[in-house]
Amino acid sequence: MLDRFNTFLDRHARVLLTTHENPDGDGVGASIALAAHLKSSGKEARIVVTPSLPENLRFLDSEGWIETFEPDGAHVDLAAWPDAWLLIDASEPHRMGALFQVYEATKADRACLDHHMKDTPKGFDSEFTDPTASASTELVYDLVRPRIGGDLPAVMAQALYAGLVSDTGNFRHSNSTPKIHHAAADLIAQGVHPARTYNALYQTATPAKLRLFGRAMGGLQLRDGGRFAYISVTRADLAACGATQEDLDELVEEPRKLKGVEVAGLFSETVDGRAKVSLRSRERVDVNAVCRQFGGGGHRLASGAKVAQPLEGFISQVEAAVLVQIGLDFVQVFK
Ligand SMILES: [Mn+2]
Repeated sequence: MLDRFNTFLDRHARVLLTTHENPDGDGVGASIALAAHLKSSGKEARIVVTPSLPENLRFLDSEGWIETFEPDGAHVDLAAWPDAWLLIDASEPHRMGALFQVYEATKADRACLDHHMKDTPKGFDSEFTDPTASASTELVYDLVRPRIGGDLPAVMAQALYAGLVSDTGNFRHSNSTPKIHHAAADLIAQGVHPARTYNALYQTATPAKLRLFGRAMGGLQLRDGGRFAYISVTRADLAACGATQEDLDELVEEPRKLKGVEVAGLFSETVDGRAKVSLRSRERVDVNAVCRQFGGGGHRLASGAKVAQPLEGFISQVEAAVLVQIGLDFVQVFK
């Protein structure tokens, strides 16, 4: 797959790199590392993100390469610029958010580079996907490392390492393979600082976020003898703490810390008043099967859904579905 991808890159001179909207450390890290590689190969590369580059990822952009999408400003003619448009860390064109309209208008060759479990991607001229990879940065690492004999550029090493950290939950999740650890070791040997990376990515809470966590944890709910634990946050809770939707990031990890919990849940209200759930499974329970019942999805161990209905009724529906799923998956384990 990577040989095909390399041939694809060889055929193009002006490559536009984009990732899913609300970019994460893996999408941004893979974009920056690939941009460094393309630029050093004599190509032009640009990175455009939407709606913005998250504050905690800014340290990765030490070269100032990342552009925030401005449809009516700097990017009015963006469709005409690239001869290749690459979507990184997603394999569904709509996931690029506001950039999708430009994507539809471009005459560039359009491709995706991704590691998510999906059917064959649609809406691309070429697709480069490997669901066995733990991160998009792993794919970029595998592409560039054999082609750069000695030292990696610092910006590239830092971006790759941050991406691996992001998508493995700081090397805690089940995708923390031996291969990922070897790559991380190589990047640390190249001068990447693990503690500084962790601090920059994660130790960034505001007082409002911590107050929100406290308020949410005060309402912790336990079901099925503690196998399902969840919290819920309304727009009024956010307002009372001076917190924003972004402050909900990682909050679902808190009930997951409970001993004996199988499924952790975070219910919240979106800005437009819809109800949202994020579910995390320890190991056995397929939360993707639950979220699909509500029009959502994700992975077996991490999934979510959004519906246009009041939060309270949604909570009881999801709760019932989770308890059924816990029962089903336990039966399978002990059969
Ligand atoms: Mn990823």
